[in-house]
Amino acid sequence: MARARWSGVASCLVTRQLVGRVAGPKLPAASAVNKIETLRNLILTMMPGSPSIAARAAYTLRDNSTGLITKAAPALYPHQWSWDAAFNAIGLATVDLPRARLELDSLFAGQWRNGLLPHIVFDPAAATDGYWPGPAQWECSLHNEDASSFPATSGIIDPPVHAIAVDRILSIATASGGREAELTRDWAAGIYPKVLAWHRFLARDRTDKSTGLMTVFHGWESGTDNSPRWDAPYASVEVGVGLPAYTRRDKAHVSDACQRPTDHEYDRYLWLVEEAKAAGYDAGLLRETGSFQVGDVLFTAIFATASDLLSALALSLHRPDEAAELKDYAVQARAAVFCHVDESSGLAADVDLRTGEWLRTETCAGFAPLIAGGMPASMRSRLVSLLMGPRWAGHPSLSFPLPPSTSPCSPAYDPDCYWRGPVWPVFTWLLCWALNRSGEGEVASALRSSSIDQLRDETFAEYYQPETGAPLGSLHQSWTAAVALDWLIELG
Ligand code: 2M8
Repeated sequence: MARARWSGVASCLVTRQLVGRVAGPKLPAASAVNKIETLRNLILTMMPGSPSIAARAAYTLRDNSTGLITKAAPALYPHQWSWDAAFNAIGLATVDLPRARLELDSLFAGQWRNGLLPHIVFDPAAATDGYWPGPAQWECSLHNEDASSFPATSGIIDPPVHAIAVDRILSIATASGGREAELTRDWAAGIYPKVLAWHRFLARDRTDKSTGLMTVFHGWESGTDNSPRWDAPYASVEVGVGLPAYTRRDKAHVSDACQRPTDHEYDRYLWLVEEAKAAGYDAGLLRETGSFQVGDVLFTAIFATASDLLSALALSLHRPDEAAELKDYAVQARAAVFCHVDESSGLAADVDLRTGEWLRTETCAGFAPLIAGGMPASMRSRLVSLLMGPRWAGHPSLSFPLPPSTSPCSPAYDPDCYWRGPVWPVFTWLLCWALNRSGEGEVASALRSSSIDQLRDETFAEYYQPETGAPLGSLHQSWTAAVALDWLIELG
């Protein structure tokens, strides 16, 4: 059914867009052609060198689409995740601008009245037993009057990369010109107030007063769920007696359960959902009751750079007061990230807000200052050298010179397990994007080309084993396909 919907609408849009972008013969009627071959040929014209990867990436996004949303992954994540949707929209924009705009519109349909953009917008058509915890466990509209009741959503958040997506979609549309550029400008003006409400929510409800960092109340909110950056704060989360019995579904979708978080970790994840629910998903209450409260440097850095971009959009829409407000968010957030750089490692450190302790494990989140942008050149070059050096992308055991999620030199490094060691192409994309913006184009190109080399297996895995290059986690993960597409179209 879902496939049929895409075939009827979005697939045609993809092929139409591609046809629109290349000179040459018109595409024959869809029914009369082998569509994969046609796409491959079109992409070959656009991108000599890597046509097959790009075609497969486009088809992965198409296959994961319900017509309205892109599932984060075909089986493991059958709904729309917030930061995934932003990356997916960036990939989609390279082949299908209307579908890219729709992706963000569908996501923001789940935004709460107080501006909160939930980390999952559930697909009402998906099987109810497909993902745990589902809408029946979150019960958001029962516990918070601002929550969206339709579509149903989760009650926590994801890193705020959305303004980056809006900016990127606008640039792609402007470069392609014509009617689509005009439509995209109108669309950006329409979505801007929603993104502004999201940033205002974060500034109001999530800024920690003592550190200036953005507070997360659940490891899921960081997007780096079981990263060892959270080991210390999770160690003091005590699971209460009210934790409902549950069966994990996620482990069935990976080739080895060791690639996923442990049951011990899952108990804590689900307990924090119970805590959030009991607090009515209210940040004020969670500051009093939450047993996991962390100042997240990566989240804060993303908020800083996204607020800069949104400020520029506000100016272009002739809203100078809002532009100044957003600029102020960016300046404050960036300063908070820079104030949390650990002198000895050179990496930024998260803070356990319940104890005040700095969390110094060497994870990829430590490169947050590069993502925040605006670093003084000498500080930036030190961090870039660290990134490309032997503790990170230059470590001798790696199959591709790409930064793993945890340094291979850290005792916490586990090359097979999720955010504890594997390489995440989507994170590499974010780093490359930020490096390009701060004048580090050569380093960005090197990382991009190594990542494309890694993606030549065309599995678009969620993450990769850093030493063997083996695909891990979910295969055909949407955001991996999306960033591949963005890189390849940029190269073409
Ligand atoms: C992973 O997180 C979800 C929970 O949100 C899960 O493991 O069930 C993370 O990698 C997260 O960053 C990502 O957004 C999500 C969907 O790809 O999967």
